[in-house]
Amino acid sequence: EKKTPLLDELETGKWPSFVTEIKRAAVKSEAAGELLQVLERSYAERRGHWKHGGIVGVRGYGGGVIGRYVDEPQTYPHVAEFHTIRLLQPSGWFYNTKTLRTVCDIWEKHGSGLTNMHGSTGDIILLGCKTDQIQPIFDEFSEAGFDLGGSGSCLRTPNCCVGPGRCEHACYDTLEACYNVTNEFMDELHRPMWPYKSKIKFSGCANDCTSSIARSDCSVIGTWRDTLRIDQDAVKEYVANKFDIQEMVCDKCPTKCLSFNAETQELSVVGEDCTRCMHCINMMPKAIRAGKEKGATILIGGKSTIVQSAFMSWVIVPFMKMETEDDFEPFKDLMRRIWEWWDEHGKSRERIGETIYRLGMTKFLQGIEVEPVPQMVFRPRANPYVFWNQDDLDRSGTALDGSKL
Ligand code: SRM
Ligand code: SF4
Repeated sequence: EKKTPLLDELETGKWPSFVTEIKRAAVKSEAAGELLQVLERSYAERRGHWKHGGIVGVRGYGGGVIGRYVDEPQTYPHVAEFHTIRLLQPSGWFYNTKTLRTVCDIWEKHGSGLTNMHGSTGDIILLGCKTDQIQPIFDEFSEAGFDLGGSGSCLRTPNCCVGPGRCEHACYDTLEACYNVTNEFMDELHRPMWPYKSKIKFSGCANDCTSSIARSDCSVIGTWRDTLRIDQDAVKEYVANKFDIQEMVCDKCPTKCLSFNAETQELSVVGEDCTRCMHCINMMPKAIRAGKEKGATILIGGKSTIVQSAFMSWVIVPFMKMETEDDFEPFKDLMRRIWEWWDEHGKSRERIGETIYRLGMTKFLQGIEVEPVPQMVFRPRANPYVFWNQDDLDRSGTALDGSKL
């Protein structure tokens, strides 16, 4: 067994270590053993030893496998080809042990046995596949009910928060929405056809546990359009437990729409001023709940740093219902219009947010046939150059379908 003094340092903390896990895998897998050697050398030389080169994949698909080769195949023959396979994860990452064993058994038979559960986009990531094993492994996973995830200039694997599977804050069924939308756009997912990648993430509320606002071109964030529900008896319990409602909740409300009457011990809200940020609900979950008319806000343009720097997504549809399968249809139509516009106007390697940034929100909204509404304005309270006509103000608080927010 070869020594790995630098990697060993990464096992000394209190937390789990990927080095320990790769060492365990190395008992069975020569590829895992060589991976440790390549990594140790990279740490010593401060230089990576992996390279791209050549397109690898399965019949009929344009993505889902990322080609990865070591730069000295003669020194490290077992990781000479070390491709990554992305598999679509179940919504919310719910598995039973039988399914997990199936994944591991197929992967140990054909690959290195190393996984990354899960990649930060959401996929099941299988690390270290030889070129001649890609098709057989795909065939076996297909038989077992799995499919490849996204890579390249396509729709990347959509992802969602655990939503109603485990969380009381969910304003719509993120699991169902993610599953439904993923199935609808299989072609867009498997056949790269756009200027660059496109991501969708579903969060059940503004806590945004998928960080969709920063990590996805389209964020679908749960919200409600009526007013917060407050249980005054539960409010009194918080007071009895010495919780400072004024300081911890009212003073920190970004729109100052909450008032606490210390005498009557009642909490009240000015519904139309509430920006539905979740702060008060997070602080007093036993006393404050979202309204009853739930749905999602659709935002566009989040991304990482390449081309125009990092963007957070911004609102294009303040409220969309998301209760039934039929409610998903307007969202899917919207996505089709968005991608069509981007495909026509986007430059190579330009994310949708960057195309909008270059050409302007007005052109984008005209292109996708969405009416401007005040909620769309990027940081309205920070921009001194935004002026409203009375007509715009009169329309504020009105959803696209004409109903009151
Ligand atoms: Fe990523 C490129 C790995 C999630 C933004 N990313 C890459 C490349 C292709 C770069 C490379 O050649 O080394 C990596 C492929 C490694 C391989 O061999 O598999 C790579 N990205 C990953 C993964 C595997 C890291 C992980 O271990 O979790 C993640 C995908 C796993 C999965 O499918 O579940 C991964 N990448 C992300 C995310 C987070 C997310 O999706 O939520 C981002 C930020 C959000 C975004 O999309 O902007 C992200 N990756 C990038 C970028 C910058 C894109 C931009 O517009 O600025 C690149 C650069 C590029 O495409 O050339 C990139
Ligand atoms: Fe719960 Fe909201 Fe987080 Fe989803 S985003 S898990 S609904 S707190």
